[in-house]
Amino acid sequence: MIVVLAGGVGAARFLEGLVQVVPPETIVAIVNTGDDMVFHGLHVSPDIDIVTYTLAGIVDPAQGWGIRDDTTHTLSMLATLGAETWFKLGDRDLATHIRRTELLRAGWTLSQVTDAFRRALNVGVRVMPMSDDPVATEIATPVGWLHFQQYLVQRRARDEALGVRFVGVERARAAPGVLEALRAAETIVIAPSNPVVSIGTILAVPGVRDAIVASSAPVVAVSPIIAGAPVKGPAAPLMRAVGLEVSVRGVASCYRGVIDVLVIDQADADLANDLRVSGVDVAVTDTVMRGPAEKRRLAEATLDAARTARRCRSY
Ligand code: FO1
Repeated sequence: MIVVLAGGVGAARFLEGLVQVVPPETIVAIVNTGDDMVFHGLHVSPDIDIVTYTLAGIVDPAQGWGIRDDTTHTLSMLATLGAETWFKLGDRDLATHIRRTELLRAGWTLSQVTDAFRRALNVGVRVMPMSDDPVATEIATPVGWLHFQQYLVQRRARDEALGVRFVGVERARAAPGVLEALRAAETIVIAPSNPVVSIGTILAVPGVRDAIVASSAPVVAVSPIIAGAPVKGPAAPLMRAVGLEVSVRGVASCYRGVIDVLVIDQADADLANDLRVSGVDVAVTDTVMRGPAEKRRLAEATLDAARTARRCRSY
């Protein structure tokens, strides 16, 4: 079994490659829920939906989130009625949030809802929220603490990011199956997601980091940073906010003690030796995922790196 720690778009694209290489049923994706937020009274789980829609083949390919060819009639009417509509929820996407909220109110857990939805959409990969308990990623800015979606989407990351916190994480329990999957994993992969607000959140759930460190499986991370910049999203200001350099060095230091090997892009090949000296094994390959063939190649290279990795993490 391969366990993948996943954020949103980067992780979803990586998983699209992985399902070309190993049977989907042998993959467990543990997904960040710190980005979850209530909009119009509905529970929205962006990263879970991004992963599920992508693997179901219905994601909007240009945005990487939402559903392809979706319409926004509901949002227009909500705006007419005076609602805040800065978070763009399409009509079909809203069905997911309506049904999720209905089931949560009926007593289902987020794990149960997530599993039911991925089955309904014929996704073979087991998709698990990191926790069924609420965790909210917040960014410290000069205007105060902002929920991650307010920081990123409502205010378009225009505020200086000064710090990051995961509200509720100390009390959050790993969702059922999460620690068990990590213990049983043959390979653990950290997807090319934001190391601070996607993977950092998952690692902060009590028990998760320890389960990874204690696992006998190789742990491999794919850098979301190429040549000093993220492929997508606000990783740069958020890495700086927690004192990390925006480079593969910053990614390696964020994951030090947790991973054995870091997969970096050819563009960063000159830093490979530096990283090895600092105590992490390195595999260099082309990590930009444009089409299906490149996604597949990255998945293969990542599994190869895991197979040949020396154990570098600490107990
Ligand atoms: N990202 C945006 O930049 N603007 C949006 O309006 C937006 C809406 C949205 C709706 C559903 C969903 O599942 C994701 C959505 N995202 C949107 C993406 C999301 O904010 C982030 O990319 C993730 O939370 C980070 O992985």
